[in-house]
Amino acid sequence: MAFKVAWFIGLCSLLLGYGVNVEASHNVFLHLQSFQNTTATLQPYRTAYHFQPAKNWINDPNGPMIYKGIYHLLYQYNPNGSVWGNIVWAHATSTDLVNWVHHEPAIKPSIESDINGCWSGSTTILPGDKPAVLYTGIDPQKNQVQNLAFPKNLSDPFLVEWTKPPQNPVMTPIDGINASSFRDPTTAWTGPDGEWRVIIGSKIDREGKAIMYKSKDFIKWERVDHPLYSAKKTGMWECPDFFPVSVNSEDGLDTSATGPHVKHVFKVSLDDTRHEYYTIGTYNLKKDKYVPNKGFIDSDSGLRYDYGKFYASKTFFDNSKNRRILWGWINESTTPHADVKKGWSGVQAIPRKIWLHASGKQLVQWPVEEIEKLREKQVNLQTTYLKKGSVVEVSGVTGSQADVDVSFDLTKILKNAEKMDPSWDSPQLLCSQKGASVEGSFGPFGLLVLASKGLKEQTAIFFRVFKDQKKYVVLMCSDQSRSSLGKQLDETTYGAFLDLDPLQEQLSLRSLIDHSIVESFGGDGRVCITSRVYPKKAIYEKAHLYVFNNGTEDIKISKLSAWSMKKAEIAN
Ligand code: DQQ
Repeated sequence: MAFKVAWFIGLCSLLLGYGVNVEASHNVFLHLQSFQNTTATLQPYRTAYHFQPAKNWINDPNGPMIYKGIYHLLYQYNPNGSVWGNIVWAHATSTDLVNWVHHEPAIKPSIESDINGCWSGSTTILPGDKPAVLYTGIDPQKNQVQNLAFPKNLSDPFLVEWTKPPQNPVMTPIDGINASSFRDPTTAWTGPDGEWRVIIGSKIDREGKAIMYKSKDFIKWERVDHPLYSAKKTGMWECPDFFPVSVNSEDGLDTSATGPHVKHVFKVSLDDTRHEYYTIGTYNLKKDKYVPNKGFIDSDSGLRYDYGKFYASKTFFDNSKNRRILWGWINESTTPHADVKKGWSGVQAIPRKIWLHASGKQLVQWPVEEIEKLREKQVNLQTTYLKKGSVVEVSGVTGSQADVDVSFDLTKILKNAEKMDPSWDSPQLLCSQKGASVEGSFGPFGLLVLASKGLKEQTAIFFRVFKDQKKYVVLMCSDQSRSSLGKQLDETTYGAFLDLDPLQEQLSLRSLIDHSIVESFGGDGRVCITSRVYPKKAIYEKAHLYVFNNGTEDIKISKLSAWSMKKAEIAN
């Protein structure tokens, strides 16, 4: 079995004394898997409007769907403790993607082909509005196989009871498939012959593979002799996703849509780096193969949904609003010991609408509009110039629980931008070398969130603008190096280049701040960065929000609105 992220495991083992790493690439802490702690009283890191259950471990979002007007979020869950293990599909429903009601787990180990765990998978809506779930089961030999589950009662919009057909498992690792690298079926789609297709994440040596199966009836599946797509040196592909996007509209498309105005997106979660990447390309229907457009990179140094903490994501088509929605898991950066102490681990990101940018070169994401109903106590800043070294507090909002949207106007003033060095090809490295305090000309400028008075603690989300030979280059960063006075295990400064011409367009930044999560959307959603932080001082009412400019040139804020966010109702 693959041993992954060696330093992290080493660290955890050291901290815990022992950690057994057995299942395919999942850190297993046997002695903690069924250990529940009830002593944590102060919970400064629990979120107010992100999705999380009352306690215990969660990971990947599974099989999201809308059925009879009700949104369903299923997800990987350990009912017995706050580290990974005993995995079932927990289940919650909502009418608005904001407030949720938990139900009993929908899919639990109960048959031979899932007796050691019900791992990730997806929902497909079959003709006649019938949801069907394909998920990975772990069998008695610890092999990964694919199983089916159906709702028991289709007249119940909450779909609380699920049943497994006797044909399970419907796909097994034969014909050279690695039994410990065969998981996470996607939503299925139909091809021109009317047959269903689905892909399963896999690898052979270090080559990632999207193994494809076909079926006429959704029960009997046959392996297609070639993968839908594969890429060398990428390692195991977890949670693949494959879906169509419209080239001329922000509307989402049903997963089976094809045609002249359709491109396809192929996304994988890389087990080796715990990053996701995607490419945009063409689905060749004749060959049943995906072909990325020229120039797209097959690795996490290419395009990512999110350049921070965001993994095992999955989309679904919401036909009630004609949009495609993306869910992703935000994991902790703490030790299993700390997770046990606080009694929970993991949060789901705010669901995001996702579509193709007009340039066709990348995707755009934006928090679903429904989240705005939690906004209250709006604060606005009128046009302001931020001089070198200025830090201006945005007062009147609850800094630990806020939504802030700011636009910077550089369209007329960019003359003195610093030169871009051609060797600066890694945005993340550039962000960490320069941080939020090294002075540039245009930047760093942006937001300081979850900041303590005096700024000892702060998470900075900011931009720097450089001048290249012919164009300007915009760098967006999220700096966690000063996020906590306590021990913050992940102090990575995240970063990405934002494909935007600041002479033509204002530079916008929206951040959703929720106690220990900061989800930021730059350039109207062209770059997203999620940070997981654990402030010691800047908690509850001691968390402040500022705008800042540490560059030499004045920066014009053309618009700033901030809101306190109400708590979402997540009933247990
Ligand atoms: N998590 C699941 C797997 C998947 C991984 C197990 C991704 O099915 O590959 O909990 O986080």
